[in-house]
Amino acid sequence: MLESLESARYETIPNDLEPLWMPFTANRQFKSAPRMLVAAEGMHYTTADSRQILDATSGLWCVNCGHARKEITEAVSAQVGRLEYGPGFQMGHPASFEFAARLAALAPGDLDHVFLTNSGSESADTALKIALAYHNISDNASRTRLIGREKGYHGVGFGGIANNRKYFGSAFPGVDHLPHTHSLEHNAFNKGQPEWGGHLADDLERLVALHDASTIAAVIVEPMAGSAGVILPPKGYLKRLREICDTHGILLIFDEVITGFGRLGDSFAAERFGVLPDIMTLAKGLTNAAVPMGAVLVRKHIYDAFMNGPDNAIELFHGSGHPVACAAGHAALDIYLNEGLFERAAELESYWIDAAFSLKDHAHVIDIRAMGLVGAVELEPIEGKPTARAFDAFLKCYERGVLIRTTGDIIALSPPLIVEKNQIDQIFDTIGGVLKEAA
Ligand code: PXG
Repeated sequence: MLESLESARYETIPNDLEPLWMPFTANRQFKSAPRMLVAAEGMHYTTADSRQILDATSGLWCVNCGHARKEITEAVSAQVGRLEYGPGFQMGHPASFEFAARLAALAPGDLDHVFLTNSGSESADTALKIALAYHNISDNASRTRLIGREKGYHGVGFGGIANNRKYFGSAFPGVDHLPHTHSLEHNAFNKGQPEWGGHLADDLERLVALHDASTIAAVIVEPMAGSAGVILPPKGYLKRLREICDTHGILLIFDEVITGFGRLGDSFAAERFGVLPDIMTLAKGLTNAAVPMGAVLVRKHIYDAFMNGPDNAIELFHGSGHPVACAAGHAALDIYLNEGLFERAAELESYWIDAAFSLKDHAHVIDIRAMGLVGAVELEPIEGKPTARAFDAFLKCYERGVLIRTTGDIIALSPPLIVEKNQIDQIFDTIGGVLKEAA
């Protein structure tokens, strides 16, 4: 009896969908034809009507080890039984220290101190707060301006996105933005990093001239813009940003919430592109999304700057590091390293890129971008109905057993790093079939 009640709660479509205000979803559209996921394993989701759906999105850029990994399940349940929570105020627990040490060892350069949070959004906000506080305690209190980049996404907090700016824009004074680097005119169907666009980093010099370096605290960018539709950094772009930040004493923050943990065929984008930020944000793949957690890695000089006051002063009134999330993080890291998943993404890269480019000649495909195990197929919007073409493809792929993600009229793909070649074929064959039919 209890068991059937349990399964009814978790495995069937509820009678009343109304009370839940769904996140990131067109509520009325969804509730009229719900797509309900009830289980997952490996590369697949199971739907409420018992269909298997191949996951070409790693959930939402996060389940990089594949679903329901036994090692993570066991580590999480053991930790819930051992220590389900410990206060972060003036207390610690071993798993967080060891996890920080492992992350610091994995991260490039002297990104060797780790601040734990509960999400990617919180990591972005924390990184920006740390940047502001760092300048404040370094006798540079006039450095309060934050520079982002158009089309950037740093979560639901004050990192913001276009929709956040539209509704809550006046809550973020003193920010400015670099131009985005997406150009169909110059870079369409370019394989790998775009040749054109490195010079767009020079716009930071313009912002420095406009606002003066003494007012600018930090620049935050995603090394590869994810939710904007997989916009790869043009050659030389990130290196140039680094140089300009160095010249003017501006901190460079890489938001690696999506690129972290193997997505680009290396541990982090900073490694793949050979550019070291001052601060790096992580989340998603950090725990394989089994338990939400984020992290902010900072270089040694930043941490050291905070350790100068009285010994009994709390340096940063902020943060987390939930024991159960740390257990998930340890287990995910074990899987990444034991199974060589970052290397696997690198090995599969050329197969992945070729498979993506097999869609090049389909009607309405106006660009393809791919690297590591991430890719995008950009579709020509239907006149007067932006997003409709891609959303239709999303629904049809779902009907045919493949979960893709669409953003605007861009299909964004980021399968778990355990994906097999025949599954890569299935992903692109399914999308190709749907595009052909819709043409
Ligand atoms: N930074 C980046 C680069 C992200 O992509 C966040 C921060 C915020 O992370 P949390 O854990 O607070 O969600 C993100 C989140 C999409 C999509 O459709 C992407 C995200 C979230 C929801 C939807 O691409 N990324």
